[in-house]
Amino acid sequence: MPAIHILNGPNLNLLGVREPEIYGHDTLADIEARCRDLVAGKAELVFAQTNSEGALVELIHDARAAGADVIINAAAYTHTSVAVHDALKMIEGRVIELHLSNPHSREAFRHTSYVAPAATGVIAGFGAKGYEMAVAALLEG
Ligand code: CA2
Repeated sequence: MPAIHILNGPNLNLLGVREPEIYGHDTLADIEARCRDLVAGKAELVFAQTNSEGALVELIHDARAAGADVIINAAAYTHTSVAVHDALKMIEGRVIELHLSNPHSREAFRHTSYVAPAATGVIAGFGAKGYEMAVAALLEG
């Protein structure tokens, strides 16, 4: 069975609690539940969140070892982390860069992505729905 690892970076554990006007009202647990419904019986799903850069790199290594496709919302590390970039370059499966908001319509410091050069595709600006869009794209093959 194929594997999909959905990896989430710093502060996304607070989703649904702060700044709903930007990030929406869904919690990460709500998003995980909908993704689990979508993949049921079709793929193994790992859904994880960490506030630490090193732990995010380890999660990417785990995805590589599992031969998984990856959906990653690296949050602020998107814009700063060469370590996340280097780890993603080693993924043999597909990599979808995911953002709830559209970073390109926001502050200039969000316009650079260290994830994008390692990504197969990017989904941004569709809120929590973007996670389901990414899962659907991977399941379609
Ligand atoms: O739009 C996205 O998904 C982002 O990856 C979210 C990051 C931001 O740094 C990126 O530029 C775009 C921030 C995630 C912070 O998560 C929060 C959750 C709840 C309340 C406040 C922040």
